[in-house]
Amino acid sequence: MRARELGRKSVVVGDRVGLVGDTSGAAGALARIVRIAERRSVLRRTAEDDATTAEGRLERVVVANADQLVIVSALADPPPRTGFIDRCLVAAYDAGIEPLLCLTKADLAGPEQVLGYYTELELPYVLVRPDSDLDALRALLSGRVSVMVGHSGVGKSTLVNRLVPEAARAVGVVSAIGRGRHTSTSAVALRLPPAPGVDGDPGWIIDTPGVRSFGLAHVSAESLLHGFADLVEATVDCPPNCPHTADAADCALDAGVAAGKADPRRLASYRRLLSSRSGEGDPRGEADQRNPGDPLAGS
Ligand SMILES: Nc1nc2c(ncn2[C@@H]2O[C@H](COP(=O)(O)OP(=O)(O)OP(=O)(O)O)[C@@H](O)[C@H]2O)c(=O)[nH]1
Ligand SMILES: [Mg+2]
Repeated sequence: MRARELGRKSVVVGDRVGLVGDTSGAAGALARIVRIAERRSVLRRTAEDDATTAEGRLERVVVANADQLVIVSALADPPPRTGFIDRCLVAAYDAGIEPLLCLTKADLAGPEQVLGYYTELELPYVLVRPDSDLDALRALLSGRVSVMVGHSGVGKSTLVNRLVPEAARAVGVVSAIGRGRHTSTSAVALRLPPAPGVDGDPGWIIDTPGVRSFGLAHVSAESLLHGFADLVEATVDCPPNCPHTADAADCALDAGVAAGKADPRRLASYRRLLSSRSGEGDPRGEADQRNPGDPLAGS
């Protein structure tokens, strides 16, 4: 039980708490959470991007104290969305959490397109298929608290069940239109079992419910750029306080792209985020209507 003075939404998955009462765990035992330790990291998302509306500002803490954000994206069914991955990278940077890209359903499609988009970032990644061995992933998870985020139906719970066989997380089906059905409804932290060849603490994995979007209203426009480390170099020639938007006079990003210093798709993604934060775009654009030429770009 939570002590009443802590408030309704005060404790989130990943929190380290102080307990008083009967901590035996026996049937009928009752203990109270009386204190929440200072958080090492806080992963947040907002319902929408727009900080000028009440709905946009509605902020949720996804988890506390995570060290690693495992961005789970299926290579097909549902198709990958680099716009969504880009948002997660911004959120990870903002929270001080290291990102890891986990590409599932590698038995259904190849990773070339997605990985090609991130070549400049040197983003760590793992590929998962139903029969793949998970040693590389286990090594990356060991000793840390990792939280998985991704759209519904990408295979988060399937993966958790493979990593933690006794987890018994319910697994859903993907509908004909390529969307999951929001099978998982709450976040759960699970202790990873000891793995052969991995010494020490195997770490923790947190499974979360699928999200439709990852709103970033809580991230300042300046901080958005940190999620796009491959664009930073091209901004050194920008005028002071350059907003980097498409209509900004003398923004050096356009010249940087023209000179081959940055990928035009990455610049387009960054600018989509900038404009959706100012309330111009549709942050939940699924197959992004403004990008008919790039089927992966949606968020
Ligand atoms: N072909 C293939 N199917 C997979 C793979 N991983 C998961 N699936 C299937 O994808 C469907 C959805 O998997 P879940 O694990 O429920 O997805 P989830 O990300 O937990 O979804 P939510 O809880 O709704 O967020 C299930 O039918 C799985 O069997 C994979 O690597 N290859
Ligand atoms: Mg699930």
